[in-house]
Amino acid sequence: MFTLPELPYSFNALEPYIDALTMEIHHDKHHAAYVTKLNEALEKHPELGDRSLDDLLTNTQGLPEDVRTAIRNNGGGHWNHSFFWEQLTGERVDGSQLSKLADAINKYFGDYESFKTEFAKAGMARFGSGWVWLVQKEDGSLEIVTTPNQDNPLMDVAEKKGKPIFGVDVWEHAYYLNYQNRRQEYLDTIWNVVNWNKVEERMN
Ligand code: MN3
Repeated sequence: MFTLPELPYSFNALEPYIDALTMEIHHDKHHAAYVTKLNEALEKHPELGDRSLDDLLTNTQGLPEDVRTAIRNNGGGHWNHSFFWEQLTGERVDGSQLSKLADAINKYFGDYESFKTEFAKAGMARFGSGWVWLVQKEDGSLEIVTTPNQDNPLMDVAEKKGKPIFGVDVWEHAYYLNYQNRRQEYLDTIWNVVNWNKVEERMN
């Protein structure tokens, strides 16, 4: 059985950039529903019970057909949201002070501003619901990729694979109360609440 992780901060910790009500609904309703539905899907398949979420998501093609989509959507939803909460913070973190991360960002994107611009551009180009990710590839290089729905770059079905080190939810439920249709504004403001320490920690 999978369980909903606690948010590592209070609902209002990311204000004014991400409002408390959005955080509460996003965590307590949306994320909780992914966990409930993932558990429901797995209940019918006790033989999958001892497999980790990472194992299930990297082998979706090998899953029984009747639960494959449920695990991809809800298992992906659970993984992605757990990952999302962890890398945000109400305390300002200056990413440029982190040498390992800053060196990599500068190497692959020029500088932080160029990286942010490119990241937001990718998020804007993702049609409908999905995620935009910063991934580290096997050769150590960094790349920005996007996925539809609740897919992520770890999944065997992902078009572009890599180890996610940062990811932003661009489903409307992540920003609609505060930003309505203004996804660009949400993507421009999220940098105020990024825990770059966490992003760096995720790098190999
Ligand atoms: Mn979401």
